[in-house]
Amino acid sequence: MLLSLSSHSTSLDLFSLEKTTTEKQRQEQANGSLDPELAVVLSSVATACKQIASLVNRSGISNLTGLAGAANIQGEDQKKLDVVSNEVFCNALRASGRTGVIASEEEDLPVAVEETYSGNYVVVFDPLDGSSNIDAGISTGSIFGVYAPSEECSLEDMDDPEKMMQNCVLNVCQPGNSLLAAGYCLYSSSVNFVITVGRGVWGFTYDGLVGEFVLTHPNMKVPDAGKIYSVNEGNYQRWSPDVKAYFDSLKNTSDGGPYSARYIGSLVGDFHRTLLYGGLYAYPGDSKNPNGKLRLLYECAPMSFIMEQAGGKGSTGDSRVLDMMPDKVHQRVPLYVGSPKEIDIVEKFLKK
Ligand code: AHM
Ligand code: MG
Repeated sequence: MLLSLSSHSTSLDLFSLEKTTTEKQRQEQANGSLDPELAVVLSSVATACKQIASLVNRSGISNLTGLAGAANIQGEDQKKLDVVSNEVFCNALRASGRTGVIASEEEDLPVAVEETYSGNYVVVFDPLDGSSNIDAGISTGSIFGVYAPSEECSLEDMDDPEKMMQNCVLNVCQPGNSLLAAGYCLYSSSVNFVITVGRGVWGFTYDGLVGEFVLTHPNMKVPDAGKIYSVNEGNYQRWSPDVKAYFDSLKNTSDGGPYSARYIGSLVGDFHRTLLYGGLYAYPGDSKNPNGKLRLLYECAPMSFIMEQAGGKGSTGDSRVLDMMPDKVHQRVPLYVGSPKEIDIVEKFLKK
């Protein structure tokens, strides 16, 4: 049993991630609302995150900085750590024995997992988001989402690989409102693991001394409003007049500004700050990339699910991210996510 020395301890502070998921599982099983196998999947994701945290931490001294020499399906140069982190995630999910299909930012197409005993969950993830920051020692993160078990993409269809692949893609392309669980791990001055299984948001901090995630942020709630905005303003000239008008308004004292600008360029870090301090994170569409940069399936939907569970909102600017039905695995959508009042204001500007 792990002991917290915090004077603000609640009884829940005494639980490690594993104990908490087991405890939640017990409570939720009593309500008949949580598949007991899900905790196994979450636990294996947490194990992958511990490994990635250690790789990120040591990258400069173990020759893991720099490019891997290949590009992913989206034409982005893969960093060595993108490739290694993807392997760590895939291996951990395989070893869980509960994952039937995985879809990753670093894989061209969804992958059917052979070593499934039960569960068959569909897991989508970005193993190392913001990896362009790695070589400068700046924050990065992993993002994941878990969808319902599926029989559709089964290895029995191996004789017809094309049909199997079509079914896998169909299975993976589910709207965020079907997510069973989502979370992220932030690799920064501390390593923070934040999850939701659809009933609130739980935040854990990695205690390297004992090698465990310890519950430090039970039942996280985003502030209703907040005066911090996070966006790559270098794209300003490519934005539509409405998007420009919205971000201009944040600098006007007559509109309640000025807001503070904070942009790491690492979604997990910028999101985590937004969750704790309020405000919003945005990656708007622009004239070069009408759907922005971020991917619906393994970036925008999981993060919007977490934000909604914390009392906030996730929007494309005119609709709820969780209601978007992906038509392809690496589909991009504009993202505005954060405090509910801030997202309401964005939507008003963009619906003008
Ligand atoms: P990646 O998945 O290739 O790392 O890209 C996603 C990252 C986000 O973490 C971050 O918010 C955004 O890209 C930054 O993009 P930009 O450099 O255009 O501001
Ligand atoms: Mg990413």
